[in-house]
Amino acid sequence: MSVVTIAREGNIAVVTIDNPPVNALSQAVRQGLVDAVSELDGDPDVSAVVLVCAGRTFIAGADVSEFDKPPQPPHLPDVVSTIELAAKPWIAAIHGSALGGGFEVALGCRFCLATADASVGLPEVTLGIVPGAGGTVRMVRLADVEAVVDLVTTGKPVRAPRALELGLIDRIIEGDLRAAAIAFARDALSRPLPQPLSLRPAPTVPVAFWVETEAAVAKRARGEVAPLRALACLRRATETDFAAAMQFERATFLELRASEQAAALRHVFFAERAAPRPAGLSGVQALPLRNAAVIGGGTMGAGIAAALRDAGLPVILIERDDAAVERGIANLRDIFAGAVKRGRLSEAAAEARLAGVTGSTDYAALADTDLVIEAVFEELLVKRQVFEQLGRVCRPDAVLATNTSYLDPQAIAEGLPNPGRFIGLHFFSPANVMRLLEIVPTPQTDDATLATGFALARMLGKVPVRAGICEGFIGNRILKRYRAEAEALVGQGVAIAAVDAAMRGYGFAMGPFEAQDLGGLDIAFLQREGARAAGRDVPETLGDILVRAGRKGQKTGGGWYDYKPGDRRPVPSDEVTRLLGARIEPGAALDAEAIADRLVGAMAREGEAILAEGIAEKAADIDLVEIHGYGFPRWRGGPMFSTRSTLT
Ligand code: T1G
Repeated sequence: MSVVTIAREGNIAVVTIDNPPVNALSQAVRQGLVDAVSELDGDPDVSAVVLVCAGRTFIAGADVSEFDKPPQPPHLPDVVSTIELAAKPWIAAIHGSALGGGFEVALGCRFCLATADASVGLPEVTLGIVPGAGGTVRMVRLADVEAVVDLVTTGKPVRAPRALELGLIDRIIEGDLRAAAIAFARDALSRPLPQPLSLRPAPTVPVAFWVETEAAVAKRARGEVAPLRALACLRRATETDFAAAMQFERATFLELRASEQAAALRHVFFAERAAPRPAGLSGVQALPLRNAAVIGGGTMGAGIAAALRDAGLPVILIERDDAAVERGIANLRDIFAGAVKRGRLSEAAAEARLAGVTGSTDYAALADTDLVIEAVFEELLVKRQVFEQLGRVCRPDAVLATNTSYLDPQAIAEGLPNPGRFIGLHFFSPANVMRLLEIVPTPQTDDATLATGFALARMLGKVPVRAGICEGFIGNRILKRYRAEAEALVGQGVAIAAVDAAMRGYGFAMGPFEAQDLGGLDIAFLQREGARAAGRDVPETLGDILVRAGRKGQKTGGGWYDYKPGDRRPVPSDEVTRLLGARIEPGAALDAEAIADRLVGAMAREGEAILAEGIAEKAADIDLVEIHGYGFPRWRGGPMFSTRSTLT
């Protein structure tokens, strides 16, 4: 069955692409389109052509899975030009998403129609590349350059109403898209056709605009190359003729396509798509998720409840007394108010979110709840008491989950009737924002419960990663190793600020010491003290010395750095040098690259141990944990990917 077919509706031909799952522009699709142009140009009965796609979306771009192979003809720029300069006008009829090469094909058509819920965009920079089929060159000839710069250098698609506002599409279609496009085509033939974009002049843009924008894009990119290269393509498109600009864009595309950053971002792209559907659970039916409850309305509990509400689930919030219930509801109100302030929610939507939360102190309210997530204080006894009550009141098939980040889930579930329904669901703060969800089954957890954990992740738009049971699961275990290695560098005489600067240079938003000052040094300290009290031999760390001296981070005006009152900028501290002096033995000076290699190497080695112990199923899972839970720069691909050729 050909992936490109042609039907005729009177004098209008309808070309349909049917290449599941997302009509990517594989070689066969590209060839099919070129063949369609020559066939229809040669058909005297055809006056115009409507391009539609079967399935859930218009063309989602070039076939990313082809990127590791040499490009095959017909090359996409030629396909787009062939459509653009066809003897009969082509009209793109978009539903779902028209992204990357998909929108470039649409830009090659004389007209662009879309359903109201469709989205269009050029997300190539999210794959470490730039548009490679005229996206930068044609788009500046169609819409406001500032808006185009934002779209192309961020890679963020826009919905049809905004695309219409920007002039990127010609009309929004309600109802039957195919029929409306055919009618539109007939009508368009009665008027002069707009000029193909390649024949339109480029806008003149002041040099100052490019200089300013380059600085802003560079700041945001933090070492990522593609956004700046995309900007250079846009500038070239306004400063040279069409052919020269196309050549520049294509050369940039081919160069970046073969780059390490693009390989890393493709790795993450496919890992993210594989994560919600683990192979081991195919065919396992998840349990129904119609409602949920959260035990504990603190920062984590409220964040989890907000995430559940964002997915449309009614939520019961349980707390130990009325005052605590009030505080929990207030935390939720703040979360939704914050979303309104950031323009993510309307006032009405925020109210509706909150209205869907019922606060209670009565566990009996959970008698018919499908899923309960416990998020109370990180103490075994407290958590056990919660599950004792849940074991008494919940349905035997209700999924019972703990949000513990350090305790052994098996110990929490001890004595729970029907332990097959118990699972660890480790969210990251803020739980309604952070995309990572560590799913931690116990040996008793049954497949239906595990599948329900993954189904919940899909429902919440989270990136789920299955983790085995060990201290800190995957993420916090690697964090512990990362911090220990950072401290070892300080012990070797490397300046605290130099370590942080090296990791910011590597692409992190913050270095390990700045991040600890923000979160508080006392969290990890209390864990170590807990382990020491339990009789485990835990050596005194540099961080412990600081906490014992009252330095817990920003909240005490000082941790690894000093902070002026009301100022969050870290200041290197003489007090810290004095406190840690005895533990520092100056060693070889290390430059930023060596520091980053050392720390990322340590993370990857811990990752290797985690894989060897079966705590993680595959290296890509560890990369997803680090990227979506710990701020590892996405364009590096994660610690396992970025060290795949160096780790010995
Ligand atoms: N190529 C190959 N496979 C793709 C693909 C693509 N472009 N997009 C999606 N898939 C696969 C994906 O791996 C998954 O497979 C299945 O489709 C469903 O995807 C020259 C060079 C369109 C919004 O960056 O953003 O064009 O896991 O789970 O949530 O300038 O997919 O089922 O086996 O994501 O409904 C630019 C990427 C390419 C868009 C649908 N395009 N795709 O989301 O489904 S570069 C993109 C998406 C380019 C030109 C350049 C989303 C989606 P599997 P899914 P979804």
